[in-house]
Formats: sequence, structure tokens, C-alpha cells
Amino acid sequence: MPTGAQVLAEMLAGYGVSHVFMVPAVLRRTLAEMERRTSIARIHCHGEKAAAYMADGYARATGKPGVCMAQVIGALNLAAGLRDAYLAHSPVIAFTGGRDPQTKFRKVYQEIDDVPAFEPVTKWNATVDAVERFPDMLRQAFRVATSGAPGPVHLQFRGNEGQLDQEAAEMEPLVEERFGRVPAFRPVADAEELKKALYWLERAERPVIVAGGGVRASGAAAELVQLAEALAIPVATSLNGKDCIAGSHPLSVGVVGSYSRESGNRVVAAADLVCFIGTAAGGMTTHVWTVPKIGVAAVPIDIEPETIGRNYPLKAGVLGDAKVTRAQMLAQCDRKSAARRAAWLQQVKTLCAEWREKYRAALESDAVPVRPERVCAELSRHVPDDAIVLADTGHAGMWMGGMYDLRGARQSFMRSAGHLGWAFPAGLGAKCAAPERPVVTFTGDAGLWYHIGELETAVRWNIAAVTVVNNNASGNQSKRGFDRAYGGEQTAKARELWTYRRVDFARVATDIGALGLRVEKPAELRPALDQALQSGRPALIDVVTDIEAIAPAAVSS
Ligand SMILES: Cc1ncc(C[n+]2csc(CCOP(=O)(O)OP(=O)(O)O)c2C)c(N)n1
Repeated sequence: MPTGAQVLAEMLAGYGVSHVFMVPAVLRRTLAEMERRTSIARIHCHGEKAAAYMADGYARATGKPGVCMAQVIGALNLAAGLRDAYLAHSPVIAFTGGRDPQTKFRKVYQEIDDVPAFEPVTKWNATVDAVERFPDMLRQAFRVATSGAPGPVHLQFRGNEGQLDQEAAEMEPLVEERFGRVPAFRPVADAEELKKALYWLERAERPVIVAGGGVRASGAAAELVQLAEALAIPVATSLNGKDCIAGSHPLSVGVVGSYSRESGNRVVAAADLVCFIGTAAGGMTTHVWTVPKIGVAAVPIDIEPETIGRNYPLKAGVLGDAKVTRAQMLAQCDRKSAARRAAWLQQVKTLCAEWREKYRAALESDAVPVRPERVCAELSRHVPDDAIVLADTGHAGMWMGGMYDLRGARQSFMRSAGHLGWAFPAGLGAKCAAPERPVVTFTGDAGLWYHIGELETAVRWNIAAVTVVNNNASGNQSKRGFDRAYGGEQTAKARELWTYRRVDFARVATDIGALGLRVEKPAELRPALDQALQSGRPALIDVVTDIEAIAPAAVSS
């Protein structure tokens, strides 16, 4: 009879899992069986939160569930790391060790009831109490993580380290390949509702599409662009959906919302109809429901029924997978209606040109310390055509959301859904998932500090991601807020709340065994990026930037 460990290792391999991310000691026998029976890499990290972020980066890079693990005492650290995956609809599967019915409530060392803490950060939160349940519980974990709007799942295995995996039983390690990747299903839209959506889109004089993470999860970027071209509709994206359209495309107007580009907000604010595709139209994407204003004609298209019409009253609402829905619409739409929008496209073009003119000087600035806008412009020009680019939140999200452009459909973009410190470990996970693709992560020093210890993990496992640090010795996104709190003045005491010591991260990286490069002038950035990408090693580019550089605030009209 097989043990739980054997079944778990084989099933994970069967689902196509290539890496697991964890802090020991959890499911030790399963980890040993992975080594004996599979080629799964067991990435042993320094912290459970970082392990969860790596699994999340892995999942967002490929659509394959990312697996992370922790023993009982690390469980809540892991749960904290699932929060970004939950917000971003990322299919992460978390395993923890848990209580044993024979000893619970007896003050077991390190033990509390962890299960409730996973409730708000998972789509499914369950316990595995008998070894016979390994196969069906694992299948359900993959099913839930990858179907509908994807998201994290937690399984707690009996025993503080999940020792249940030692036990044996009659078990069939059956794997359902469909659930090894997002999207597990592609629901086809109702024909009548689709007709209605097209009716409103074709009649609109100033329509805009707002594309979100659902489009990237569905792999529908190409279809989206075809539809926009067929109907002459400009495309804004959420920050999560930034890679749905290249920045160089004439219909691309930029990211809309709070961490956005001015032209994106201006176009959406001026639209007479907004077609939301694969986006919840949440506070971040709509700049707290001011762009567009509530009341604008909305045509949402989503895979999740509760999202359709939640925030904007709808003219038509389409339930379906983004890719097949777009193909259905493309086949049925009236391309002649595009002529109606010539004046609108001209207005959109002007708004985009105005943005470029306004920020040209910053984007091309030779200033020392380096301007973050120039860092973004250099990345827009020089990250490879097939790169995966990640951005942290805070200023990193604002700078990259507004100032960075993808050059083509083969580039991917992933962003923190709100947690400072997500991007660096997520970039390592993305590189594990797609070792053949260059990975370039943009983070502030504020974000890097969170998980800097994982540089050692990257070196130990030779995870050759490139991390670009906007190093201003501060978390200066907080500056404006603290100045306001201090009555509009920048006092030395207020600065204590958002500044750090000046640290040379290139030296730290070098000491740990990575390639560390320091950039003090804008012209040094491109050679450093080339060197880092060609090195085949984990690399950190420490860019000394201007502490006074504050990202522009979002506009509402
Ligand atoms: C986990 C978490 N805690 C706190 C915050 C709030 N927060 C957002 S930005 C920021 C400071 C970082 O400022 P930023 O300018 O982004 O850093 P820099 O680029 O200057 O390193 C903080 C504390 C957050 N987003 N996530």
C-alpha cells in the first residue's frame, strides 16, 4: 500500500508542479519522496511569507498552481503571504501541518488553531485528517484553485509537521490534468446577452475597454486587441491587466485608476460607455469609483457572476471566459460601426500625446541622483521581448504603472496587489516557473528590505532573476502623508517615519554571492541590465535615486 507521502509527491508531479516553496519542517516524507520519485525542486526559503509570494509569482507567471508549505508554527506567516494571491486571484495551494485529535487542547508546543486564519485569504480552506483522503482532497484543491476566478486554497494535514503523510492506505494517485492550469474551464457566453453587449458597444460614440487580470488569466490579450481594432475602441487596463496590450499600440491609453497614467484616467473619464473585461472595477482600478463616475453606461464581461454590475449599473452583462467571449464578439460585431468613432480616436490620440509631452523631460532626465521615471523609460526600451516584468506596490506600482510601457505581446507584467515586499520573492518564483524567460523585478528599497534574506535562497538555488532597486534610502511614497500630518511641513521628526539608512545593496548582494551592480548615473543602467541578464546568475541592480522624486497623483477627470 502506498504512503500519503508517495501519493502526494506523485500527484503533484502529475499536475505538472516543478517547484515547491517552503520553510521546513513540513511533510518531510513527502519532500523525500519528491526527491526519489519526481524532479520537483524543493525550494527551501528563509520565511514562510516569502515562500507564499514565490508560489504566487510562480502561479501568475504560468497559470500553473504554485505550491507552498509550512509547519504548524509557520502557518500564519504563510497565511499572511496568501493575502496578495487572494486579492490578485492567483492559484496558490498552501499546505500546513496541523493539530492531532489525540493531543489538541493540551497546550501542545507551538500549537494554536490555525484554520480560521486561512478563511479570509482562501477560496477553500480544509483539513486532511485521514490518509485515504489525500487523493480526493488534492484533486479538489487543484479544482478550486484553477476554476472560475482562480485563487488560493489551504490544506492542513494532521500532525504539526503533517506526519499523516507517513501512513499508508489503498489510494489511487489519479490526476485531472484540466485543473493543472488556469483556466480550467472556458464558459461560453449567452448569445442574447452577447448581442446586447455588442448593440451598446457599436452605438457608443466614446467607448473604452478597461481590461483586467481576468484577460491575462484567460490568455485573451490577442483577442482583446483584435476586438478593439475591429470596433476602433481604445483600451485602458487595470494595473493587474497591464500586459493585455502593448504600450506602443495606437489604441493603448495606459493604466487607469490610482496607480495609473494620466492619459488612461482622462480617456476613461471622458468615455460615454465603459466595457469592463475581466476586472472587478474595484477601488484601485477606478480611483475609488471616480474614473469612470458611477452612472456611466457599463458593459461588464467576466467569469465571475457576482462581479457583473457590482460597481456600475449595467447596460448588458456577459458571463463567460474572456478568450472565447472575445472570439464570439469578433465573429458577430459590425465593423462598419468603427467609423462613428473617428472624432473620439482623435481626442484619445491628443490625450495620449499630451501625457507623453508632459513627462518627456522626466523620462529622458540625465539627473543625478537618477529619476525613477528614467529608470522606467530605460526598462521600457531594454528589457527583452520575452521578459516577465514585476512591480512591487507603493511607489514601485505608481512608477511602473504610469511610466513603464510593454513593447509587445510576448512580454508579461505582474504587480503586487497591495503588499509592500511582494515583488522580489514573487520574481524568484516567476523565474522558477519560466526559467527560459528573463525576469526583471522593479522594487523600492522599502520593498526589498522585507525579504532581503531570500537573496541567499536565490543564490543557493541559482534562481537567475534580475532585481532593479529604486534605492532612495526611504519609503518616500509616505512623505506627502506625513508632511500633511505635520501641518504641511517636512520636519526632521516626521522624516524619521519614512527614511532609512543609506545602504549599498549591490555590496550586500555581492557578499551573499549574487551579482551586485550599482548604478549612480542614468547611462549606467542599460549596461548593468545587459550584464545582469547575461550573467545567468541572480542579480541585483542598485540604482541610487532621488529621494525627492514623488510620483504624480491620479487625476479624476
Ligand atoms: C505590507 C504593507 N505594509 C504597509 C504598506 C503601506 N505602504 C505603502 S508604500 C509604503 C512606503 C514605501 O514607500 P515607497 O516610496 O513605495 O518605497 P521606495 O520606493 O521609496 O522604496 C508603505 C509603508 C503596504 N503597502 N504593505
